[in-house]
Amino acid sequence: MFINDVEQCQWIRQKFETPGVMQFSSEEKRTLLARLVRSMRFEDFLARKWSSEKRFGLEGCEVMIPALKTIIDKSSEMGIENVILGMPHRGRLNVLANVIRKDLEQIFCQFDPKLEAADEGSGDVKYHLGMYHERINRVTNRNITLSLVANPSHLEAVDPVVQGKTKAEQFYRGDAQGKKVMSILVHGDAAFAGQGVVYETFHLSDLPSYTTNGTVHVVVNNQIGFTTDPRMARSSPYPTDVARVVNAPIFHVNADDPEAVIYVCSVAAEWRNTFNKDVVVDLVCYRRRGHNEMDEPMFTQPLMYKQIHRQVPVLKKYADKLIAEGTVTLQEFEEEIAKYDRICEEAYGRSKDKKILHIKHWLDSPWPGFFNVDGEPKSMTCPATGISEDVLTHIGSVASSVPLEDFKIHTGLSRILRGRADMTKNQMVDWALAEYMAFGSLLKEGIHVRLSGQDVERGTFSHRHHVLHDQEVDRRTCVPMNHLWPDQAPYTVCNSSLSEYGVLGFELGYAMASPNALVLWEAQFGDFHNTAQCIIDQFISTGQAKWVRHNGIVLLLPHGMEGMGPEHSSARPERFLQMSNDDSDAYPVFTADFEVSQLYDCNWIVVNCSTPANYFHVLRRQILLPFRKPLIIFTPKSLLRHPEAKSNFDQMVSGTSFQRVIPEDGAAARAPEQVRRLIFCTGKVYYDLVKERNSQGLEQQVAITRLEQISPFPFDLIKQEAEKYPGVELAWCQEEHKNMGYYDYISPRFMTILGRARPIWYVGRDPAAAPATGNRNTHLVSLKKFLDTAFNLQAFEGKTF
Ligand SMILES: Cc1ncc(C[n+]2csc(CCOP(=O)(O)OP(=O)(O)O)c2C)c(N)n1
Ligand SMILES: [Mg+2]
Repeated sequence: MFINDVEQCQWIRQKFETPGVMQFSSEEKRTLLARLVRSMRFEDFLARKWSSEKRFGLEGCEVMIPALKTIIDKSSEMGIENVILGMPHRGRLNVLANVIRKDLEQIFCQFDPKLEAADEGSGDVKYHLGMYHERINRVTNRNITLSLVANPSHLEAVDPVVQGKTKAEQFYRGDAQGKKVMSILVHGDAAFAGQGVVYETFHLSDLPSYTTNGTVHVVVNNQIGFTTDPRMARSSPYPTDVARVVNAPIFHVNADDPEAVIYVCSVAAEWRNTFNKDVVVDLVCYRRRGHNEMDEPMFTQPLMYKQIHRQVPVLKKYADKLIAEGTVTLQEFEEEIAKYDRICEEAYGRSKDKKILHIKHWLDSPWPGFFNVDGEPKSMTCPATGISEDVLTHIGSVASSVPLEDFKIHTGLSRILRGRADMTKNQMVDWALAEYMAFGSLLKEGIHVRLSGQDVERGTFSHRHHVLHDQEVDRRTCVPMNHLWPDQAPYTVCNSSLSEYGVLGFELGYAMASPNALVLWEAQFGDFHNTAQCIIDQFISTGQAKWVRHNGIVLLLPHGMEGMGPEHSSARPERFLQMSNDDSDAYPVFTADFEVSQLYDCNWIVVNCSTPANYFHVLRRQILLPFRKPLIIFTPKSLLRHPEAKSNFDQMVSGTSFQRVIPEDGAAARAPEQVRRLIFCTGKVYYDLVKERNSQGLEQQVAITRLEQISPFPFDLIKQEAEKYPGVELAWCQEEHKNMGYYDYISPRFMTILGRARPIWYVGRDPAAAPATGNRNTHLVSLKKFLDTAFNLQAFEGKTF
């Protein structure tokens, strides 16, 4: 990296070029030796006890343990109280044991295949689990909280998650400069060079609402360090290429020289705490065994591994050095080894008495006070989400004003604000105002709200305008949402970098830190979420099942077929629904708490609201629920300005709540016996259907009912709706193509409700490869075609199902 700051260059020069800077007391050397003993003997112990188990040992880079401990000691000395770590497989168990200091017996339990899992969910392998531990740092005698964030196999995916959690912890502690909370990210050399999310994460470090004020990165670089023949070096492009893209200095150090390693690590920690910037420590080492312990590296790298096998382990080399110079005696060294081996043996003995495995002991972010002592929700009720008319009016008035004096906004914006004032006066809301009301009311209740994504401040569709810009003073801005009440919680709205994977991971991590915040990520258009698919698959959909941890992140995904082309149309509802875990075939028992227990059991909630009021309620419900689930919302584009897509205060005041289903309430509902067809739909197509029904004058014959919460499927309400119109033909109408959208999800669930006695006919676009056409005319023709079918009461006559 090119550093263009003279002060920083001088600082580095002084740290590395001053003669004799690397001086260690014998106490420090003995500590280093003891740490190397633990690092090496831990791996040896696992290898002896479980010779055929994968553990992704650290052999060849044992120095990583003293390296991480040095960074933590040094940071603790400079005032850091909370360190959040993210790391891949290599040496992870060793870090848990010797850096975080998780009870050894709990680690050893993970190797016992007979233990029964005590927690719900499917669990995860031992080298993915997270951890949280508060303890005294022995070197500084200060309290320190260490957590290791659970992660999937997908290398580097955890990086932005760690950063988001770190940012949130800093935010809640008012630690704007990162003086109390910091993160450390450990990387493999190949993953560091190859995975784009590494770069996305580094890039976030320079953005005000995303910076963690510097992170210390440690690379376990076991590819380029050692080779007998340059043609056989599986060297990745690292470090040269990555050095160009990461905006941080990289300190390379030989992992076989432990004193140099800990010196470099302490300099790195100091750099971070001095300049609040990222820094990379490159531990150049080798890997003594194969990728895992079952792997034979000689198959593919025979010469290199012959050479590696001749290498004297770093512990032996360092012990010999200290014995030769008289810092320790051979006997002391051997006693140190015997002492640690005994600790391992004793823990092993205790681990054999355990019968049950608790994944709950492996939580990286406990939420004190949120659950009861058994880790269960404090209640199982779905709270009412309506609020008083006064609060609605107050938020509406702030949303249509400029709270700062002498602040000149754009005339186009003045028009928008006047529109909001008129709506408030008339007790109406559109989408943007409903969102304002949801956020504002939660802020009033002490809930921090954070909205992040590309262009979210203004809104991709120029409808939100949460940040006002003075037209005459450069960079002068105002966020009216932060001027609602003097004692409100803070609102953060931030335009992200042009990243989905990194930013969604970041927000997920942010949401992890506390249950008392509404954290939302908005995609520019819903389909862009697929570049963050790894975060969705590996963390959001499955996180609770794997790591027993809840997360209430909200994804806002603009969705709708509007003739805008194959991209920008579909947020791919079918993919989220396919990953929803509610059983399509099990006829549910409709207990009194069916609605809330269904939410508790699901892996995430998927909604498509057709009214601003329902959007308002679902956002509030998200926080008022006594547990946390990810919430996926397909949000509108054209409906943002649709004259019919408005709600009245009546639908938002106290006593009202989120409607999972909005039943037909017009002429058809008043005389169900005259109805010939009941159409179920979700989202924007409802407005197309109503318009077409009006134009055909079929209000008495066709009922239209909206499914607002798609998953978990409201079996109870759908059953009620179907029973209200006995014997009527049922249809599902969607604007998405048949192999997309909702049909494959709703269809078996309808069959369950209907006892497979009646069909639910499909009305919508034909199957297709692309989610939408690029031709506007084709779009309109296909729309007309399926709307014709929806209201052709003979369309399904004589058809079998
Ligand atoms: C995104 C992703 N792609 C592929 C893999 C499969 N994989 C597991 S470990 C590994 C090699 C990692 O090399 P490196 O980052 O240098 O770490 P090391 O094992 O050498 O410590 C690969 C390719 C993975 N886990 N994640
Ligand atoms: Mg490697």
